[in-house]
Amino acid sequence: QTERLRDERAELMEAGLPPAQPLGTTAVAPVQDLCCPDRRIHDGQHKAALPGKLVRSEGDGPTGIPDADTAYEAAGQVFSLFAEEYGRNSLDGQGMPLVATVHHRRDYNNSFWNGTQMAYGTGDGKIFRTFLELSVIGHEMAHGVIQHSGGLIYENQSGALNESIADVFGSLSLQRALGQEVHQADWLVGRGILGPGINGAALRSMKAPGTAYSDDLLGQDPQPWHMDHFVTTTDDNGGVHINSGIPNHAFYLFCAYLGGRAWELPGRVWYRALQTLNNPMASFADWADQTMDAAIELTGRGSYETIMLRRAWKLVGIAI
Ligand code: ASN
Ligand code: ZN
Repeated sequence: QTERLRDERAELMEAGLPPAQPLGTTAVAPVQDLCCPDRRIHDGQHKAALPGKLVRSEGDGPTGIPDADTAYEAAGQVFSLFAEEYGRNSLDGQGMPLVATVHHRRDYNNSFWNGTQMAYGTGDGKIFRTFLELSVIGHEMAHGVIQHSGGLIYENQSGALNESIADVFGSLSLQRALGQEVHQADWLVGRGILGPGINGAALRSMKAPGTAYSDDLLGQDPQPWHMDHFVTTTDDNGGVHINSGIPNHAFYLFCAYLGGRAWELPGRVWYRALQTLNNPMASFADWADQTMDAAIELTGRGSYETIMLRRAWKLVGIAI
């Protein structure tokens, strides 16, 4: 044993030491380029198992499976929003692959982030016709960003904030891809995904929460836009998809006051607030404070933007 070690040492001595590294050029593990997503799209083949069959990897050409190709292109748009506008390298900030499954289960009326990947049902063709729409895809991917930014517990107010922030970056993904300014955008999440028998334009409206649909089967869109109409319920993890209307509308109002491109200053404020929050149990008021701190850092105390942000929160019933 010692003989073998002695031989190894002799071999190393003979080979010589590696050349000294000049200062400042110390070799480090290569950092994955911020430019480039690493997309991996799977076909769930209508089964429940995840991730399913890999059908398109980064750099591959189209598959001819429309849902898989939409998932691939949209994941690129969302990656580009976070990378180019906010300097974030993928969902975890470390270049993690963007894993998605289309055709998840049969007639499945939902899409989700499961902690490591996105999954999209096809809908049953009655209530939902698809989930492969950019604001929905951005919403699911934003759940990944939120998880890797300290997280927001998925119940009650912190859960509704989690939902709202997912809607914000979902909508911003779409607005940016379409090149739409605040007053050109429709501020709908999931436009066109409802089935032919459903009376509604979208899943949610940030401009007018509570008006996205009104239907015999689904009922009236339950979202409030003001704290006076905050819904106390044990359904839906304490109404996380309901009360998200309140912070959604505050974001919309902030953007509407400023005009221009919502993914720029307003998006940067929301992104910075998420990165600095450090409170997974945050209430709406905590979050409003955090957005104000972020706006002050980005635009200065007493700026027009901070005044409009305070006004937006006040209009939805949150004083900061
Ligand atoms: N599509 C839903 C969402 O992303 C799934 C869920 O209820 N978590 O919010
Ligand atoms: Zn969600």
